[in-house]
Amino acid sequence: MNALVKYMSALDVNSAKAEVKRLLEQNVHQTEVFQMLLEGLAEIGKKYEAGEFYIGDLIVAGMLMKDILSMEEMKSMEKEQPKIQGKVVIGTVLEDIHDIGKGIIADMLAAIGFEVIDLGVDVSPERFAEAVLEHKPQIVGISCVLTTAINNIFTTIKAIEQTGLRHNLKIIVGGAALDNRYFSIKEADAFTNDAYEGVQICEDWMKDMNA
Ligand code: B12
Repeated sequence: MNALVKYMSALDVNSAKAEVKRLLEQNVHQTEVFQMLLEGLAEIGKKYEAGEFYIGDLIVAGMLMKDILSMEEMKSMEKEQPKIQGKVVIGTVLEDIHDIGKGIIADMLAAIGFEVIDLGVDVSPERFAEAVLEHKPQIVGISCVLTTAINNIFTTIKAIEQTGLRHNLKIIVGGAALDNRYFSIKEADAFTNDAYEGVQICEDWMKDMNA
């Protein structure tokens, strides 16, 4: 197992941060480091499932991931990109409080020039609908990590439809709960559990809308 994955899965905060610094200094690309961090989280998830780790460990894992993503060394690698005009309303669905992945895509969209309105976690369908009416975004992003919260994606999309503005915007759904091997969300315009792909889709939509 690679050193960073090992430190992450052992929740060894100091060694994990030192290893991230070392890898970036050696010009390992940020996306590769990011993949290792995700692998580390997957290992933590396995330990949790096996009863080796408890909820407290998941909390530490979440804090560790956020801590690393906010390191100057991780941020300074964001490249200057042409600004895109567009507004995105994003949030994690009702009954789900996971926000690391949502935070990543929100930061990535902001970095390429989107105005991002982040509604936070455990966001009710009504709150999404209110935000659509208030901000009139071109894109709505819905994050869902818990499989038990998947139904709330559909109620959220229904609530957005009831604003009468559905035809004016695109809906992208993301998060670990979504796996296109098992199902699709026809009510959304796109879904992915990969933030990079998500950003690409949003960029393409904006190009089409501005064409
Ligand atoms: C950290 C963590 C927590 C932290 C969350 C901290 C936080 N601030 O987010 C805390 C401790 C709060 C937590 C709580 C719980 N958790 Co938890 N948690 C995790 C853990 C370890 C990592 C999740 C994570 O952040 N992954 C990394 C991010 C980057 O991945 P991601 O969210 O998928 O995001 C990526 C993409 O999906 C995409 N993306 C995400 N959102 C969006 C949105 C859009 C629009 C787009 C385009 C893309 C996109 O971009 C990201 C980068 O590519 C996972 C294990 C795992 N390996 O996933 C369990 C896990 C998700 N949790 C789990 C469970 C069961 C729980 C609890 C129910 C435990 C409990 N008994 O209380 C509670 C749920 C509370 C609730 N109501 O939500 C299960 C879920 C099982 C399932 N089938 O749904 C997992 C899989 C662990 C396990 N193996 O059992 N958890």
